[in-house]
Amino acid sequence: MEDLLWEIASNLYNGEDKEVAGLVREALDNGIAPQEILSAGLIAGMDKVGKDFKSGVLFVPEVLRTARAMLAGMEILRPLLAQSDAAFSVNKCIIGTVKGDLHDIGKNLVKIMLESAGFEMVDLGTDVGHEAFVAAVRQHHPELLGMSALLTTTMGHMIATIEALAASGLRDSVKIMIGGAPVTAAFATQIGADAYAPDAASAVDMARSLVG
Ligand code: B1M
Repeated sequence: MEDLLWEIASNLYNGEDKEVAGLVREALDNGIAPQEILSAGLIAGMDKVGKDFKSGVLFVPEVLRTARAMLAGMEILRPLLAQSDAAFSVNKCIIGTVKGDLHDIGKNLVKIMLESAGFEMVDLGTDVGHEAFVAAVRQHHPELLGMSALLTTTMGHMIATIEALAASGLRDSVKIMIGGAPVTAAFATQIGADAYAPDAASAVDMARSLVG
């Protein structure tokens, strides 16, 4: 049983989506609980991906392949996890690139890594104005709101969003994490965000600590 879970983690790390899907089915056939497959197989593999991405062992293309493998496994597990009493708790996260900004490669990577870590993601896409962020928070009641900006000229829209949330009485209902190449921890503090993450792997660590 442990061998099978180790094989899932290892194939996920290598980005082998078909193998991961096959091994997840095999593990289920062998009576291993979906929650166990998720935590000791898929998430264990993804944790290693996160660490190796952070330390420069893996790069964006490899991480995208591992994310595809993770999603292949999750597609099989998700309905079973949702049915079971022990379904992994789902924290919801809204994410988007701020108004005026069309860069989405980093945002998508953060989204995929958070999804892989068990977050339910609502992706608002790019060029998202503060009104759309506020409307999405009102509609989805997420635990976490993530904003990405790649241009120094668009970072200001993060401030506008936080101010609009405060004006709508929603600011305290959600944790806010920001990131993107020109964004810094000092900027996050300055504008009243709850956290800054420099990369997708750190975003997962930060998100987990923010939502407990
Ligand atoms: Co643009 N671009 N671009 N661009 N582009 C940059 C950002 C730039 C630094 C290039 C340069 O001049 N050296 C520069 C910005 C300068 C500045 O403001 N400081 C720039 C510019 C000027 C522009 C245009 C204005 C160019 C023009 O038209 N004159 C224009 C703007 C368009 C617009 O947005 N309105 C533009 C357009 C584009 C393309 C469309 C061609 C394309 C984007 C395609 C796409 O995203 N679909 C593009 C690209 C690809 C880049 C570069 C080359 C690469 C960005 C990228 O994807 N990096 C970039 C130069 C560079 O960074 N080397 C550049 C890879 C990605 C994985 O990293 O996005 O940093 P990154 O995400 C990381 C972290 O930042 C973090 O985690 C991610 C993964 O580890 N992170 C978060 C990101 N979001 C996070 C959110 C979080 C937490 C962490 O919490 C929610």
